[in-house]
Amino acid sequence: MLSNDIIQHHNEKLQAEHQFKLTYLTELLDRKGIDIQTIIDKIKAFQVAIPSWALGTGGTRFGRFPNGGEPRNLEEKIEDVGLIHQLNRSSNSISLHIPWDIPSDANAIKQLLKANDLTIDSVNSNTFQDQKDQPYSYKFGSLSHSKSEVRDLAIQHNIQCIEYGKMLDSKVLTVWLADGSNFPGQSHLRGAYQRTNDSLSSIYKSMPDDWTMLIEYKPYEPHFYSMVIPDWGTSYSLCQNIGKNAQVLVDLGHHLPNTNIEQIVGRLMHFGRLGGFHFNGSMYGDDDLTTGSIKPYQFFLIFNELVDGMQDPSVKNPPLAWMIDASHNTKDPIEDLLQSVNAILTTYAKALLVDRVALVDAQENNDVLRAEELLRDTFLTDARALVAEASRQVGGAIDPIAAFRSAKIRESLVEKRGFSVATGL
Ligand code: LRH
Ligand code: MN
Repeated sequence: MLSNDIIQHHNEKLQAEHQFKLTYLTELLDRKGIDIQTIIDKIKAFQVAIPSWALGTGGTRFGRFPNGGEPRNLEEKIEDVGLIHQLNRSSNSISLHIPWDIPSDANAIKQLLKANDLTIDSVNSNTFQDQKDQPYSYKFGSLSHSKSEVRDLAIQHNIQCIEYGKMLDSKVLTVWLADGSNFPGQSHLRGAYQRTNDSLSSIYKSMPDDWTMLIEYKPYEPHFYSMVIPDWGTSYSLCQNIGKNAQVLVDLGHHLPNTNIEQIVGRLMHFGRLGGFHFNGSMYGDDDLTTGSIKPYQFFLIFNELVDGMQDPSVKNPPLAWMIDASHNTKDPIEDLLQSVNAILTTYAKALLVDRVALVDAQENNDVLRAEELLRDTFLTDARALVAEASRQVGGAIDPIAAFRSAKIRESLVEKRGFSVATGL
């Protein structure tokens, strides 16, 4: 944990500049009839879960270049997320990945979580890698495998993930399947779907009634001809078949180029089956880059759909799971996560500033340019001071990354942990 006076001292140094920006924004929004504190309170309530598997330096098949001080176990991963939350007061939970994060002592882990003001949001199953001494391989699939003994093994793994989740007070199981094929004819495409549907149903039946199953889709990788759950429609159909507590998980990087993701988000909310997000940035595919770093306007349009749905009483969609899923190949993992959370909160803040009455009026009257300009004007509004103020008001840093750097935290982590490499991708 960071001593609080470090954050206090940091905020004192930045206060004058911050107040100047905040005063301007307060005036600007006041003229639009927007009360700035209402927006700030909504930002405070918006918490983003940090992935346990992204606290180390990520890599690709071509290489991985760790820069040291990475968490060596679940306890140190919780400490790092605790640090992130202390700095931005907007990251109060951690997503776990099993078996990378099997708790050695669940009670000790729960105490450590409490000490760091954290909870576990979701447990992610992993049937995309074979574990040592595993009786059957997932090379040709897991929940969709042609052999029932392999499907049963994968079903048992997911049920075991639910048990670990229960130990740590989580209520969400996230299922992403690498299952698919690389060549035409290799897999019976309808059969693979039905076997997956039946396997997920078995897992769902083992889930407590107050749990949620998030089903994540992905169009390709690690298979390059077909994936059993390639798109939102497949995930949505499985959710409908399996049960009311099954929801679609939208990983922003899991879309083919030029996909209108904001329309998918709007559709799933309309159907009441949008479960949550894996936020990241992507240029081409599942690049897992910093959130909002490549297509900030599309990211804004996604939040515009989200806020529109969240403010519409006729939309019956469950509370959403806000999670990051990224891989930091060239940036410091903690700095990258702080940058991602800031981009998510800033974009959410902008979407809250959209004049929805004027927008609907322009849409109803087919005033195309006015409708577009209402969104563009809000997107071009610098809302960062709102996020900084939300953090400051609850004891966080005005500029979490600057505070992380000026406190030389990475240096002290390298000193303490050496050139350790974290589990993860
Ligand atoms: C698959 C994925 C999935 C995780 C993994 C770490 O690409 O997005 O969410 O299990 O990354
Ligand atoms: Mn993901």
